[in-house]
Amino acid sequence: MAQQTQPVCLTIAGSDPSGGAGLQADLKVFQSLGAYGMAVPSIVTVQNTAGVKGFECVGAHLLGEQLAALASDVQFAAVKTGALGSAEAVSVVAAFAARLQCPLVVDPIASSSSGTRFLGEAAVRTLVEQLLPQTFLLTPNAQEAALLSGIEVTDLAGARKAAVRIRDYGARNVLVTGGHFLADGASDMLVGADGEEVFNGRRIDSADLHGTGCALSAAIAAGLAHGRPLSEAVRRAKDFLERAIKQQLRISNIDGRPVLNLDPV
Ligand code: PXL
Repeated sequence: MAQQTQPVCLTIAGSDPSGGAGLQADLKVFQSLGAYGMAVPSIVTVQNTAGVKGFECVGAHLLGEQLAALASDVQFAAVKTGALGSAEAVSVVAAFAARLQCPLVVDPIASSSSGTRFLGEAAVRTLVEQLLPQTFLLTPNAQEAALLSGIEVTDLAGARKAAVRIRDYGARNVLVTGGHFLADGASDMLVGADGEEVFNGRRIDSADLHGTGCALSAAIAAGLAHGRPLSEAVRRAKDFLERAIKQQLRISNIDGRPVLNLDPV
């Protein structure tokens, strides 16, 4: 029997049965980037490539039991969170995170790209109060950064201001991802313990893709799990995503959205 040599990455995220986002995308990214993936569902969506039809939250008790079973078993090299769904779930994840000895990447997913709201007001408050202080890297998009900071984010200057405010709430590093929200294209703004950095990416025409945020934060988590410094982990994750977007796949028979190609490079 071979000894496992890959670092273990855990995702706590929503299930997207169509495999384009959520924990299914995270697992593909971990695998492609040489990490051993584990996944605990926090919400279960009803979804195909055309969009989210609905979702239910996994109960906080069941969520906690799944996390405890894994924590008693393996040493995580990195953990990431995605759509958590409820204030109770955020609390359970925060208690779990308090005992972690590895980087925690939090993707504060507020809604699906097709518009379904995953985090209510109470859950956002709990995330700020309980989870941000445990967070090594927060990866909000512009809308989420605005929601968490109360600062409008339409350009890099706004992203910087919002990131500084969110760092005041306790997150060690904040990467505001540009995507199609910022006028500056696919530039991402990192404000962190080691200073600020702007990551310029080429804007690729991919307006209706989903799962890009999930895959980016999973790729960063995998890089951190391999011991890479944050800046390098972000740069490599952006390169991985650029390829995944460029080589997007059409798999739908009903005019659904294309999906990311998350194969190994
Ligand atoms: O892309 C955001 C996202 C995250 N997590 C799950 C999702 C989606 C978007 O649909 O379904 C489970």
